[in-house]
Amino acid sequence: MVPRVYVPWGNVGYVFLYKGGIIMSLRKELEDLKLKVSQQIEQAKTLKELDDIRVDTLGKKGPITKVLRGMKDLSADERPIVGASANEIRDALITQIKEKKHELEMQALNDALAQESIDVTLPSRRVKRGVRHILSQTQEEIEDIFLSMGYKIVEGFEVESDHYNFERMNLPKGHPARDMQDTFYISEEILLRTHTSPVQARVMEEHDFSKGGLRMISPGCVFRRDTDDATHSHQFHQIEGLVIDKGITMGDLKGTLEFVIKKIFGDERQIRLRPSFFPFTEPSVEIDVSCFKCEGKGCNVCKYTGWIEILGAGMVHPKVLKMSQIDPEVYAGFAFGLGQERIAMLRFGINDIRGFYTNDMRFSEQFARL
Ligand code: 2U9
Repeated sequence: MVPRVYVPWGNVGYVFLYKGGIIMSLRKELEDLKLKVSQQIEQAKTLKELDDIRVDTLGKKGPITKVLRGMKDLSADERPIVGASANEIRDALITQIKEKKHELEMQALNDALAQESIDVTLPSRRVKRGVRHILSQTQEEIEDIFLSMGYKIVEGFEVESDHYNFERMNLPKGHPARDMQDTFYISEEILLRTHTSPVQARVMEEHDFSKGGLRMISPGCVFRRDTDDATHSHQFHQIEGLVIDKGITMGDLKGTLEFVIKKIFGDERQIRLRPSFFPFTEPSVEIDVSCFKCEGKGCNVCKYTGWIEILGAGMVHPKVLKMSQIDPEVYAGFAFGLGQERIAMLRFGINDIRGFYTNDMRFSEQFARL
């Protein structure tokens, strides 16, 4: 009988071969299959492609399985030869698929790692450091000077009463500073403070003088109705100070403020006092510093006078003391006030006050501390 062998791969169809030739032919077919599948495995680009090859070749409907199933049609001495050959090829393909799978997995891993990897030799992105606003820097610097002399710092309310802002500062009704044109009124009695003096008036009346004198500064924002231009702003920042104790004199005022001015503008500076007038101090003075740009020779900063006006001061008016229940026969005090913007403008050559408030980073960045 001529054995009929179904060769299920390729388009071979039914192959009629004589005994002996069948084995040779089957082996050849299997070898060809191995070669073809082996090439496909080698060329597989993805794990999915590889798995499709595995299923197509070794799966239930694959050619190898079919050969192994078809062995029942072979004779007993042909079967082990064909079986061994088919098994050998199947094992070789399984091994190759395993190796390829490992290779593709490693490749996928390496690709993912390459995408995620960080080149530590790259220069870092520049971190932009924030800069303290120059007014904050100015305020803190001046605060530190007064803290070193044992002063306390008190911040009060920006919305104040007419009473503490004006009345208690010896600015009675009818005073021009109380005019609607000069002050932001919220109601007849409530306003935006025009100076930080009401903070001092409030502290002064609460202070327990049996425990010693009072030394304080009050920094903060104040408001005045004004048309903004290069030198005027409807809001600006002051630092006012107050010292009250037994035996305080103009000598204390001068010595203290000379020390502070030298700390701000340099030890080589000189000061001079000119008579002035403020309703809340008597006598009152204006204090100038010798020009730090031209050393007194005359320049555009000092307007060719050699001197720059820096602050106002005076001995606290007896009426102001009395209004806070302090006996002017026992106690005396001096007070002073300075504008923070003015100090910063002079020190850094800023010629437009609006630069402080318009949030232009190019303005602020100039004052980065090194
Ligand atoms: C109390 C008593 C007296 C505060 C003072 C000045 C002089 C002064 C100006 C400086 C520039 C305001 O910012 S500015 O425009 N201030 O000249 N201020 S004496 O006197 C006080 C304060 C509180 C109880």
